[in-house]
Amino acid sequence: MATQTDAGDQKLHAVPSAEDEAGQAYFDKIIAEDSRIEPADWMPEKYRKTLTRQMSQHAHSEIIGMQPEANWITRAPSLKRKAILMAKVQDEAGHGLYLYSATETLGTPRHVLNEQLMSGKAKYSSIFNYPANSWADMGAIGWLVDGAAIANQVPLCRASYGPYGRAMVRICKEESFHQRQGFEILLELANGTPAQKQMAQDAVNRFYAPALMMFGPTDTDSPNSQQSMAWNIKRFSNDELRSRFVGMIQEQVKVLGLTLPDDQIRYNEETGLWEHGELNWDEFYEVLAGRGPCNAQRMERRREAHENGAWVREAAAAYAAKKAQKAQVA
Ligand code: BYC
Repeated sequence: MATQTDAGDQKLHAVPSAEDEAGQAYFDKIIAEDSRIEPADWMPEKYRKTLTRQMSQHAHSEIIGMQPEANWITRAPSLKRKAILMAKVQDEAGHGLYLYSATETLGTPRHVLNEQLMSGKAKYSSIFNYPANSWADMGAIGWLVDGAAIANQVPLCRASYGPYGRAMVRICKEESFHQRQGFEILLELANGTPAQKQMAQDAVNRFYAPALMMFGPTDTDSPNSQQSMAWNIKRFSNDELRSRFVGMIQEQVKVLGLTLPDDQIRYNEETGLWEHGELNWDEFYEVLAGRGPCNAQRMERRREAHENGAWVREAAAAYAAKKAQKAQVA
């Protein structure tokens, strides 16, 4: 964007350069064709900013999201369960890494994204500020949290930004395994002793509403949705995706022999949407403001892990410098 100046070199107003105009026309065409924008393509600054915000917050969610389940690795009830849980938590780390790499293609380096998380400037998904109190919570997290993530993320495989859409394809495949393993934990508990069944029901009761809130505020309170949908980043609104998810889990819960803590779930023939009971949005905004049950603990653990990993970063940088020096000599 060129800036027109008067004789006193005072900035008057921005005038789009010929390059910007051609870039905008190309961008509009790509979006209209439902095709893909790639990192080297021209893109509006607001598109870049929106993607950087959403993708980096998604990456942060994957990394912070490792904590509630990682706490249970040492307490898994069998070797098999331990191996599965460890693999799942490692997958989440991988998702964070693909997403940080994809975000970096938009121009913000990883250490800046990390600082935004550490300083509390960047958000991460509200769901990870709730505690995981029992082994059954590993089931509820897999079934409901990863289930909600899939419902939200499958449409993101078609996001207009190439690196985001491609990262989502692999992530969604892995999330399907995560959801399956969570469902299976709950199924086994639900068919166990009365105490085990109660533990499974209690976990579902606690995770149901927070999982529904993962889809974000209602459409009327979602400032970003409209523009993100116009840019083909989001394909469905927050309420549409939440409704689909409710439709999905109200069927699956029957197989578990459990119930959802919501007696207002019904299919609306007129709108074609699944309806659910009122969610506590005050609680949602409290969690976003950093005042959820585990916000402080999650951030403290993240900062600790970052500090403890300093030697790894130093060693990697030293190794890269040594390799570069060798290549130069050669
Ligand atoms: N939590 O205008 P809106 C996983 C924020 S991890 C916190 O609707 P948008 C897993 C929103 O950011 C997968 N903040 O926004 C990992 C915005 O604030 P800013 C996590 C939320 O972006 C480990 C404001 O509220 N999934 O699966 O159009 C173990 C207004 O909202 C939340 C993703 O990250 C929330 N729930 O839509 C197990 C999916 N909701 O940024 C599992 C990718 C809203 O303007 N992200 N906010 O300050 C998205 O699809 C969208 O960003 C959202 C929100 C649907 C979340």
